[in-house]
Amino acid sequence: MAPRLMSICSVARMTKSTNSSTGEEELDVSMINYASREINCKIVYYGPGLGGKTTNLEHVYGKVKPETRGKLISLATETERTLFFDFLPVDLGTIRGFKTRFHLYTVPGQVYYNASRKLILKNVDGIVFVGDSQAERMEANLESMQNLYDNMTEYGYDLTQMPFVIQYNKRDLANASPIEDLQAALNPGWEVEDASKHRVQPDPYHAGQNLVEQLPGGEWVERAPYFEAIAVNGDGVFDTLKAVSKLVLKALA
Ligand SMILES: Nc1nc2c(ncn2[C@@H]2O[C@H](COP(=O)(O)OP(=O)(O)OP(=O)(O)O)[C@@H](O)[C@H]2O)c(=O)[nH]1
Ligand SMILES: [Mg+2]
Repeated sequence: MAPRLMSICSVARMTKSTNSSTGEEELDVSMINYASREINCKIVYYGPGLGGKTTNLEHVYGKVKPETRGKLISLATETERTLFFDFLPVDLGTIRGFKTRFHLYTVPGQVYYNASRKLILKNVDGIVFVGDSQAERMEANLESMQNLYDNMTEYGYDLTQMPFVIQYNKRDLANASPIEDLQAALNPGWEVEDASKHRVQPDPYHAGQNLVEQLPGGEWVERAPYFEAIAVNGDGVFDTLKAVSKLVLKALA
């Protein structure tokens, strides 16, 4: 199957909100394919080089039933670094009779491949940021998160309005930073401007923590859901994927 950089969900959303008399945005790509009863969505795994993005996809590929996935396409260097992207289509169940097919992409984390990273983000429906927990990779994590914001902004996308989850990978390593430090650096929260949304929202994945909360200073913030992972063993890989795919389907509804 040829890799596609088009997002099916986003055009579905566009089509829904478009005046059908113009038909302009409907394109010839059927994002919700009524004939085959499929919804297709694009999820991009972003993050610093060697953080474990490709490993996430390899684990998904290895675990899902062969009939529910396509080929894992990897364009890599001889040393297994992602050169352009990895691509894996997987079916993650059915909603209202429609098969939900997720097109998983990774970007190349190495700093100098920004043109590829940006291209791969086009028409994204959901993002997983794979951070490297190792203390010495904190700077690389921050740089990659900033680069994600910058590239999104160039497309006019707003990360705070997008299905977005963070994965702290390599939790098995002795030099892994505490989660609180990673959260403070990479997921400090963004301001909740809409007063009607100033309500505490418990984090369903971490008892006692909140996704939306009021800080001691009075400001309301929302954080992205986060997951700890050891992608080489598969720990946390499906929790992350399930969370982002749920958010994507919610955004479609
Ligand atoms: N110890 C440990 N190693 C990991 C983990 N996840 C991935 N790795 C290793 O880290 C290295 C890099 O993993 P990749 O998945 O290739 O990283 P990437 O984010 O795709 O890197 P780029 O393609 O360069 O952006 C590989 O040797 C993996 O086996 C983990 O949870 N723990
Ligand atoms: Mg890679």
